[in-house]
Amino acid sequence: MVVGEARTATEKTGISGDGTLFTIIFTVIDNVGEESEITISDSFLSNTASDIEANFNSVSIEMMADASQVGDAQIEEGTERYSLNLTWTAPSGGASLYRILRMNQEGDFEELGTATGTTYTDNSDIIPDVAYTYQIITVLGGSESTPTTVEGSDSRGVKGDNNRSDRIDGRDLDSLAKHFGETYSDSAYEALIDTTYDGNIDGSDLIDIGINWAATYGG
Ligand SMILES: [Ca+2]
Ligand SMILES: [Ca+2]
Repeated sequence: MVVGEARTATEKTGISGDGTLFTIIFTVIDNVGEESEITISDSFLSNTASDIEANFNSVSIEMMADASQVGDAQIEEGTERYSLNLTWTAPSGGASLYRILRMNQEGDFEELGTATGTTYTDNSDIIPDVAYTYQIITVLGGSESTPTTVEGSDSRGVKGDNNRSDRIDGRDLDSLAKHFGETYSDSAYEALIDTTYDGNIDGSDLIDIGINWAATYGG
């Protein structure tokens, strides 16, 4: 861009004659019709010896489109046992990435991780027959969508089998006894023993063992 016959927009001050040369404002309309303004302003240092060159710094344009919710969120058992696989479709406005959150034992959503594609596998301490609630949030630039909620469970195992041996026996009772009374905030809390997924290792988890005593899975 060449500007001829430029005059300072602001009154010259002092003896240097430095000042603002001009300001350019671009209005950018993104793919969903939202407008963003980009303002470029450049000052110059006076130079009595020759023409003045205005050197703009590089300008990056960030679209301010709002992130939209994902579509068709589904959940199914993962390929491996003790895993759940989430899938969804990308919103038409696109996504930089997706945040995946799971409701924890205290009812709060905690981020498990992020995905750049439209699938996520959760294999973090999945307990058979616990209904897990997930949120998928689209992130686009600095914008986040309303969460999309999806719920699912893994049926491959026996509830109360807190050592994943595929059999409910004294060993499960043993591990329960060792951690009895611990709560979610305790550092020694073992998620797999809290088979009721309520943040307390207590009599309710003992009931899971009692109900399924001597039960086996598979083989
Ligand atoms: Ca067991
Ligand atoms: Ca419990």
